[in-house]
Formats: sequence, C-alpha cells, structure tokens
Amino acid sequence: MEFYENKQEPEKAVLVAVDTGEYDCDSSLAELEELAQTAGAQVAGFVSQKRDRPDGALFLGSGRLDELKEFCENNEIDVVIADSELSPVQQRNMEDALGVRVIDRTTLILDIFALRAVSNEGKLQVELAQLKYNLPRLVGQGHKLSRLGGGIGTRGPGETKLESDKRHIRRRIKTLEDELEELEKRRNMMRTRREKDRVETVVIVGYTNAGKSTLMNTLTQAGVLAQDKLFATLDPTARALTLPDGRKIMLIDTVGFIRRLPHNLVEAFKSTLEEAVGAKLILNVCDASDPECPEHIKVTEDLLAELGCGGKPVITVLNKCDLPRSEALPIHISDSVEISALDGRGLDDLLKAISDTLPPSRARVKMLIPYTDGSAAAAMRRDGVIANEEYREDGLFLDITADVELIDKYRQYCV
Ligand SMILES: Nc1nc2c(ncn2[C@@H]2O[C@H](COP(=O)(O)OP(=O)(O)OP(=O)(O)O)[C@@H](O)[C@H]2O)c(=O)[nH]1
Ligand SMILES: [Mg+2]
Repeated sequence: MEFYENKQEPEKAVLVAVDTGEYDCDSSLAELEELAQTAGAQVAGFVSQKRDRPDGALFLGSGRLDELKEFCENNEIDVVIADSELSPVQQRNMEDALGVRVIDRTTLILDIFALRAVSNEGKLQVELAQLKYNLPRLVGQGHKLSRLGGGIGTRGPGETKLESDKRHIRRRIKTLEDELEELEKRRNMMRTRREKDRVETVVIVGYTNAGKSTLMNTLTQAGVLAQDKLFATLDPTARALTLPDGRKIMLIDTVGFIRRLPHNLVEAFKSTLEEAVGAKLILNVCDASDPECPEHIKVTEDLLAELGCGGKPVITVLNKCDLPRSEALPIHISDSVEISALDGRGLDDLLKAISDTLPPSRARVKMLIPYTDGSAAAAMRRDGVIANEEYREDGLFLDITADVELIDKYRQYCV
C-alpha cells in the first residue's frame, strides 16, 4: 500500500503574454515557465497575443480571453500567470472573467523569494517588497481579500498580513523599514571593520543560475547551497580566499539577477546588494552555454550601474565552459575568463586575473627613516608588519610590509 503524507498536487498554470515587440516574447515565456516550475507549478499551456499594448481593462483582447477561459475550464487550470505586471484593475477583471486566480510575473518572483528566504534579513526584505507591491492592489477589493487563501503568489511572511487593513500594512511597512535599517547599520559596521583590517572584497554577481554559488564553493569550500533552480541564493555569504600572490581577500556570493527584476525587490535588497558597491572588484558570472548569455551579461551590467557600481573593475566570468559555448556570444569579450566552476578548468586563470586586476594595497619595502622624523617611524610601526629593523648610524632601518598609501607618504625614505 502506498501512503503519501501531505502530498500536494502541483498547481496547474497557464502562462499568458502580450507580445508588444518590446522584448523577445518567446524567451521571456520560457523563463516564466522556469519561474513557475521553481514555484511548484505545472505549466499546462501558453497563450500569447500580438498587440501594440496590453488591453487596459482585460490585458488580453476579449476574443483571446474567451479562448483562455475555455482552455482553463477544459484543463482544470488553477492559476493564470501574466508575463508582465498587471494593474490592480486588469487582475481583478481577469479573475472575474476567468473564474481562476490570476497573478503576474512580479508576484511570482516575490513568491519564489518568499520560499527561499532563510535569514532574518532576507525574510524582512521579501515581506517588505510583497507588502509594498500589494498595498496599492488592495484598493476596493474589500471582501475579496479572503479569496487569497493559499497557492502560488500568496505564500511568505506577508500572507496573513494581507487580510488586515491598509493602515495596519502601512504600520508594518514602517516597522520593517526600521528593522532593516538597524540590520543595515550592523552590516555597515562589519564592512567598516573589514576595511580597517584591509581585507579587499571581491563580489560574485550575475544572472540567476549562472553558477555563482558553485564558483564560491569550488574556490573556498564554502558549502553554499548550489542548485539547478532560480534564486537558490538570497543571502550574501562571505568567505576568505588567499590569492596566488599571498594576498587575502573576501569573496562574497550574492542573490542572482533576472531581467525586469521587480523594482520593489531591488529596493528591498539594496542593502545586501550594496555589498557589490563596497567591493574592489566585481566578477560578473554568466552561463556561457546559454543562448541568452549576452542578454544576461547586459542585465547584470545594467543593474550594477543602477546600484551605483559603474566604473568599478569587472571581470566577465564565462562559466560552464565544460559545455558547448553559445554561438550567440562574440568570440572576443574584453576582460573575460573562461572557466568551469564544476570541473575546475580555468580557475587558475581566474585567480590570476583577480590578482592582476585588484589594485595592490600592501607592499614590502626597505626604509631608512632619519631619527629626526619620529612621527614617520611611529606611523610605519603602527601600520606595518616589520620583518627586520636595525638602529643604524644614519637612522632607523625597516624591512616592512605596509599600506601602499602610507609608503607613498614617506616615499623619500625608501631605499
Ligand atoms: N555544466 C556545468 N554546470 C554548472 C557549472 N557551474 C554551475 N553549474 C550548475 O548550474 C546550476 C546553478 O548553479 P548555482 O551555483 O546554484 O547558480 P547560482 O548562480 O548561484 O544561482 P542562484 O543562486 O539561483 O542565482 C547548478 O545545477 C550547478 O551544478 C559549470 O561550470 N558547468
Ligand atoms: Mg547561488
């Protein structure tokens, strides 16, 4: 006898899109399917319609909507997922017309983040993003709220809160923002300490599922969860790594990016994404076997610019080169390294590229400081690690490793 405990049937979903020609509708729908599967749905069909813009009231044209309704009825569909953001009006009208739950791409992504959030900070960030997205959508829905009783798009910490009134939600948003601000302060303190200890940080960013966590694990044995799933990582993880030239750096793994990342999510995750802003070097990891790879690199670059990282050195890491390289990629990409985080090839080149690109922060020099300059000797002693020192006739001789800026200040004493 077979016995299944708590076995839930996957929700059956239809994905709908309006093809306005603004972006590649097919590849966007394929990605939406992956997102839906990640959230636990089974995709039963696709409906797309070419239009100049989505219908203001119904999203699709009324004819296509009727077809969709028939499909939903014939296939016992639980949820319809739109590939763009729906206005509150569109969502309500579609639900009324179709008789099934209707959610949009943003709600789906927020839902996956809610499933994935582990740390306290991650959970607070997702809840904040959900509440901010849902708040304007509660207008005039009144009694309908109780319909949001489970399934994709309704999970996460925000779930029970949805039933309360807007004032309550606004208060909750304020509380969350305050708590997150506290956590951000603590994070900033840790960053300041790292800067004081002069540990340079290198941040791994890139499109979701590119292999960032796998790379982190291969380089540092960090044991970060790496999965063939979208948004496996939400919380940044930092691990120490020693470069071939002996320098110690801090490597940081971060949440993956995706095209048209919900704005509220970028806002909410700003403090964790700001790890990228504090870093000395950025590794933009991409899946070089994916035909969409050039687009993924671009999305990441744009988001980095939005976060204020423009001008920082970036190494484009073409990952998964154990698989055939996508023909969509140009032959030559500047400042790029080909690797496989899985089988380890190219990692030496990557470490060398990191060494070469990271500006040196410490150097070993020999100095002869005249006894008349007591403050120079004191400053060098305070900062540096002394390998050898001698009191000579013409001054204090130091064989010392110190900060390059400090050495520069007393350059005249270098011998
Ligand atoms: N063939 C191949 N697969 C890889 C390689 N690197 C990672 N993968 C696979 O790609 C999938 C995603 O890897 P992750 O390391 O979780 O990707 P990520 O970029 O951290 O993803 P998110 O945290 O979801 O943004 C996993 O199934 C990995 O095993 C590689 O070099 N070659
Ligand atoms: Mg990851």
